[in-house]
Amino acid sequence: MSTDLGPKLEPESAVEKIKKASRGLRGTLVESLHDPLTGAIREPDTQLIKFHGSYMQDDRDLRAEREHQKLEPAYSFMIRTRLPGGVVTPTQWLALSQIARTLATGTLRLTTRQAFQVHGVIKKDLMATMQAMNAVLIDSIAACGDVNRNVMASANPVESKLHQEVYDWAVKLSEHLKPRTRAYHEIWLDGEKLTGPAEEEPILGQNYLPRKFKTGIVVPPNNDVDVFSQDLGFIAILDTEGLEEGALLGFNLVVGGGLGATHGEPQTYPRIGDVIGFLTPDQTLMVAETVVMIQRDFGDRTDRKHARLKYTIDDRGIDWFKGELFRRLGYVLPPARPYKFTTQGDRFGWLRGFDGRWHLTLRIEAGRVADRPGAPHLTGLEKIAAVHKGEFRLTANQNLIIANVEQADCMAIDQIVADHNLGRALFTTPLRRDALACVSLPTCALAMAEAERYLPTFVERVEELLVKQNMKEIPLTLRITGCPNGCARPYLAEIALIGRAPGRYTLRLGGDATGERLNVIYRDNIDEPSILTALDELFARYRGEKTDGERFGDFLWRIDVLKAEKRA
Ligand code: SRM
Ligand code: SF4
Repeated sequence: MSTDLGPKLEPESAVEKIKKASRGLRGTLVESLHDPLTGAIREPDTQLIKFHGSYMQDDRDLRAEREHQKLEPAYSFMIRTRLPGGVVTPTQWLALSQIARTLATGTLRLTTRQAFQVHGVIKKDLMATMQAMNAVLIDSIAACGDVNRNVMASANPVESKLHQEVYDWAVKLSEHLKPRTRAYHEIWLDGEKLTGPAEEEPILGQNYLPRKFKTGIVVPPNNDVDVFSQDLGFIAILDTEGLEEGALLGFNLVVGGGLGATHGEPQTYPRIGDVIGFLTPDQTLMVAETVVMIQRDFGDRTDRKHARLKYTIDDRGIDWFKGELFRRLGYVLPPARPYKFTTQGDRFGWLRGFDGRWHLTLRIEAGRVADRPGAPHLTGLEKIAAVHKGEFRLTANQNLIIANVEQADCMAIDQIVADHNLGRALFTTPLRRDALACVSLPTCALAMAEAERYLPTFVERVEELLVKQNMKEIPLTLRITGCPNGCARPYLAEIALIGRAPGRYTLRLGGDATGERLNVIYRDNIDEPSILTALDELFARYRGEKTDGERFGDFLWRIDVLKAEKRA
């Protein structure tokens, strides 16, 4: 591992040039928005708009037909909110739902980072949509782009007061690491033009970060935020013996997690973050900004496929990283404290919190809230929002907690849940309850195969295999993505399908139940029958040979059918 890597001689990537010329992320966005001749925005602005929380997309289901008709693609915009810790009030829920109905495709998407996405907003409605969000104090600044993204925090408020404290830290981190430019307000909200030079960006730098950067806080024993997949992770450490039992002592620091990869390019890979020390709560913001600034200064700005913190750390070594961090901080972090994870998933149904209030976790398949025949979930959740006095919490597993409900209000909520078939998924297999899928087709430009739309069918097929082995009730994590970018964190599941081409996937196996081990490729580029045959054989062996309580992912490693992957 070299510690004296000088700056790379290759030219900066095209996106770096766009950022540099953008005057604090303004670019020509205003001109693009006002161009009536196209539903698109100018090419450089498609990069800049990400920093404002939006992606230009086109409906891939319609692409060929429109091309045939010599029409421009059906351009529209996805907007992703910034929502640290994933908490919204009922008023905010109602506003977002209304936006989905009137300005987007009529659905809300709960993301794997506890945010909302709406899809299909056309250019002329973009401003109105941003403003409608802003009217209920929701913004989308830094929800995408080369910045610190939505800060995640363990969602379940049941276990201790600590969850509230951790949520507060997620908000503080999000605010602290946010871009300082007023471009978002200027373009979308008040229109007040900046006349001088762009605002200073003391943490992110004038060129922003080399690549996206992700932060999450977890409260053991539930690793719901997959803390080891974050560039910057915090594992909350509780006082278990001291005078103040359950109080937050501080955090173990995790750095260098990241999942994105490219098929057939072994120099790109998913990586589990390193746990490098312990910090007290008062050190949190300083440590976070220092980690961000190291990545700002040393991250690769020439090759975007090699620009995440995980590569900066692997290129230079974790000891180099620790040395640089401690040098900049002016102190050394003491060793990490003990912690233990037991699960990665959500706990469904009603649970009573430490303060006697109730919390209902609902399964939202692939995070898609829609009104479908027999399952009018969008309407049902609007009705809940109309009577609910607590808040809504989005989980990192794309699910939803109706949180902080008084005992007296539980029945009314239960009734709405029943009337709108919102509880159906609670009475299903653990496999179905815990499965994740990314958005993929038709909106995602990078999708190679179906994911969200394929999930229900594929789960059904796997359930059939499990029924055959009399194992329907076993806990099993399954995650599907339409490409290797890893948006549903598939590399941390016991079974993962990673899209390769329409109808074809890489089958990865062997994650654990706590998000602490990466799975590996078992079969590459295969179709559904081959995937099911492979699983069928392994399930049969699992049933016959598993030890008491042994998880499928662990079993596969024990019987030696998986091979550790080498990195290039
Ligand atoms: Fe993601 C790109 C959706 C979480 C890794 N992701 C995309 C884009 C924007 C496609 C694009 O660039 O054109 C997808 C938009 C699809 C659409 O139509 O909505 C997209 N990512 C999502 C969401 C909505 C998936 C979901 O089903 O919930 C998640 C939004 C989270 C949020 O609210 O911020 C989402 N993406 C993730 C995660 C999981 C996480 O962060 O916990 C990962 C893996 C972790 C990581 O980053 O290492 C992830 N997305 C990527 C990557 C690969 C990054 C890399 O380092 O290589 C891309 C592609 C890129 O950045 O070039 C990507
Ligand atoms: Fe799109 Fe790939 Fe992310 Fe799925 S994993 S949303 S297909 S970028």
